[in-house]
Amino acid sequence: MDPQEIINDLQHLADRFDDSVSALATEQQIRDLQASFLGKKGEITILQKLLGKLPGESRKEVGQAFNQAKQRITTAAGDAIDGLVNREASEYLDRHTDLTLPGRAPRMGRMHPITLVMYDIVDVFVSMGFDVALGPEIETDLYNFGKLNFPDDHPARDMQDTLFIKEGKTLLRTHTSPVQIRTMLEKPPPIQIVAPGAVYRRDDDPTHSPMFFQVEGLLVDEGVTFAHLKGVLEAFLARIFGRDVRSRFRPSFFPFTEPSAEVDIECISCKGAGCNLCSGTGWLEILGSGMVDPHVLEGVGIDPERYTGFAFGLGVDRIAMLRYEGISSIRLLYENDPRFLEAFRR
Ligand code: 2NL
Repeated sequence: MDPQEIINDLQHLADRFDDSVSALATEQQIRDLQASFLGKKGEITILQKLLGKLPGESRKEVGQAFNQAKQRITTAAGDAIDGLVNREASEYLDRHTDLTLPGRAPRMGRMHPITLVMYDIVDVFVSMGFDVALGPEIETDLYNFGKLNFPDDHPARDMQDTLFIKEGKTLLRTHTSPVQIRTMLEKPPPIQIVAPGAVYRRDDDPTHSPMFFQVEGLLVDEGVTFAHLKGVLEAFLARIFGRDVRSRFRPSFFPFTEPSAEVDIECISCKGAGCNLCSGTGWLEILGSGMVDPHVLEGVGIDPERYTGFAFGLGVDRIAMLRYEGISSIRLLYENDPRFLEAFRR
């Protein structure tokens, strides 16, 4: 048999497969047609048995023609099956898609209420010229306690209250004060910063979360007095709670400030008459503050004879609870139930 004749036959066979397959309507029919060409008794298979009888020099060329024809038929069968599946899918969609239905709105994320309130607080101080300072949540005992004038036997240093990583060495910061220690070690006064962020205590009950958020502030310069502290904090309270909020400064104690004061506002619920929210006192405790203890300044290399400073700290969740009256429990703020968080759009 003439090799060129076999090559022509193969081309015609593949053409015929193309013509026939386009008329078929099911996958089975396509597979059957494919078998009638390539199967055990298929036309190509039978023709291939003649290959052995060909003269050696033409076998290679004819062999290649066989492979090409088989490849063409296999590809055409596969494409035909894909085409069927696609056609079925789009017919199904045509039957079942209602293009007149309104679209589905994407669910939008939003900021957590604690984050919203923290940003509001920070914004007030930024508008008064404070810079935002951030620092690590894993701290050294030295920056979290030592440099803040905590005595070695202070109860806050206890394993009961603080989450230690290496006992007496590294820990999860219990306040953001170490950020201010780092700032004072880094650069000379004037310093005017707020340090917002997560802090940790060994507490976990209905009214305490082991992680919560604080904003602390620090201002160090020549000639800073308690009057400056009072002015800044009263301006802050007016911005957050309204211009006519009444406040009072109560003597207090912190290891790192002297003198120290806690600041209360008149109860926003009962306006001072006494109610559940203020435990009958008429006042709500909002923040702690004081003049930076000279020992703290000395410990970070600032001359307390030349410079003075004030500092303050507040818990963000307390203010969030007051801002959004009706938050019944602090835990809700940390459980991240989307049904709760949905309520705080802005
Ligand atoms: C509170 C009270 C306070 C400070 C934090 C501070 C930081 C440095 C030096 C001196 Cl580096 N003081 N911070 C001062 C007074 C009070 O926080 O009740 N926080 C929730």
